[in-house]
Amino acid sequence: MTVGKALTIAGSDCGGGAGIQADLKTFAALGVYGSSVITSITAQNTRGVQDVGEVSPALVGKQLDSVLEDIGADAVKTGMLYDAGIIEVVAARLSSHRVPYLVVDPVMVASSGARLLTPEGEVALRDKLLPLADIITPNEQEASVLWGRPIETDRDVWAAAQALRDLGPDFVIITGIRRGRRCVDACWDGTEFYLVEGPFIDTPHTHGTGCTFSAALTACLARGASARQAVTMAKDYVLAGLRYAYRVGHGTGPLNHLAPFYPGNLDDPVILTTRVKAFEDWTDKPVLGPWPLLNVIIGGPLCRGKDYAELTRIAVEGGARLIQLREKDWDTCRMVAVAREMREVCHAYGALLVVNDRADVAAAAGADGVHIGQKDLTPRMARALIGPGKIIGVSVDNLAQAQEAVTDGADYVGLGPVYATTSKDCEVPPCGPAVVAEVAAGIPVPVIAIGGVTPDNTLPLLRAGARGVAVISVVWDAPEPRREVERFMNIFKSYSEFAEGGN
Ligand code: TZP
Ligand code: MG
Repeated sequence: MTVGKALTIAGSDCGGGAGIQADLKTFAALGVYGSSVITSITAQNTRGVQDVGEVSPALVGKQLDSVLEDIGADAVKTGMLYDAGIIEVVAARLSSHRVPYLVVDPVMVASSGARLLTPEGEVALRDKLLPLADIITPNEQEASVLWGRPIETDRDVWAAAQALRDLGPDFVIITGIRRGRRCVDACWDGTEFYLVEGPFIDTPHTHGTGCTFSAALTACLARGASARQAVTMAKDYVLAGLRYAYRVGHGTGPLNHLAPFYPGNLDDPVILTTRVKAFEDWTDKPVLGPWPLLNVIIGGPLCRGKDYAELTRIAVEGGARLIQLREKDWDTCRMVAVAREMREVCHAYGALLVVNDRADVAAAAGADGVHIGQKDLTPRMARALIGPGKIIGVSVDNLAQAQEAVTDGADYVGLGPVYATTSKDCEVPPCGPAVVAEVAAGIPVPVIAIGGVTPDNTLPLLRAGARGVAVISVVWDAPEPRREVERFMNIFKSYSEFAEGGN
């Protein structure tokens, strides 16, 4: 699999809350690979900056070559650059290596008042680096230094943004502007001014907020987000970090870079969104198929008392490629133990196992995913719990539900009941092949038809666009379940031959 790559060119904060350290934590949390070029070394903690030492411009240049000649970067950010010599080397190397995105966070003064950029550095930043930048992320104070005038009113914010854009960057974001109980970022992309709003989080632990915002923005760009999407996501990430900040040191502590991954906070929409988005473009998932697919569900009265690993073997030997464990009131420990055994059998035959309803059991048993209904955890919550590398199936009975499931991250939908069934008390009447056709045409993920399906009534479902069928009773009520599974395989074979011949 591939991963987005982000590079930070910044100063080291030995206290771990800002600079290189904050940037690398942010990159990791947002699902991109992070590399770093260190421009300076601060002796720093939550109380302030005790000393600053420079890294030679030549060594900064060599670090840049090392990273960009081998690993590369989909997006680069600069933070503390300290002086003109370093800025000149950085600007020259970035011009010759041509990175897709450059975010410049014009770090000048620490919140404690310590200067992090020399006066000559300020000139070099303006003349050499800003012309190369795609996005700059000054706070109000930095924006006013670069603009050369104090920012006092909303009009000043817009005027400063326009003036800064004239220095070279495509997109100017003046960050962290306090407006009563809100905290806004002012964005100017050359055609539209807009504010990205969020609550003001009342915490003393704000060390590293600026670095973290620009690093989050860079991470999102490295993953392919648009600048506009990246601003919102970066703001959510910083918000989560501030909301769940912890006490470190005796002064202004850092925000919490791993807040989205602390379990127990999924009812916070910001945590949920950030965590789910961090996984969004993950490609390394088990692959469903080949199509058409037989999904055999194991559980319920027809299976009870039998060895589920043995039933799994019968189904997968016959050709089923997706098995679902569906037991509504077993003890959790029993479900986990049985799911593990079923997983072993499935994987030995190249089949996949999903667990009905229980994301916790799926994760604990190393199953390939979870199958959830309309009354279970939402797909987004399930994704946040089981992670990116798993399959999520969602039961739906109409197109609107199917579309919502896809928006929320479903990898397939189970649509039904398609025919009359006694295996489940369904709240809606059977929908038939016509609705299968409507749903299959309306969503980009596979539709698996369920409810009263038999080998004899499968063909109309496949012709309507179902990529597979899910069954319980027709297999487990049969005198020879294996033969029943094989009958489905024969139907699939004749359908595939027919479909190929028809093309
Ligand atoms: N969801 C919709 S119908 C159904 C479920 C779980 C039951 C399908 O069982 P059968 O025996 O194949 O009709
Ligand atoms: Mg359910």
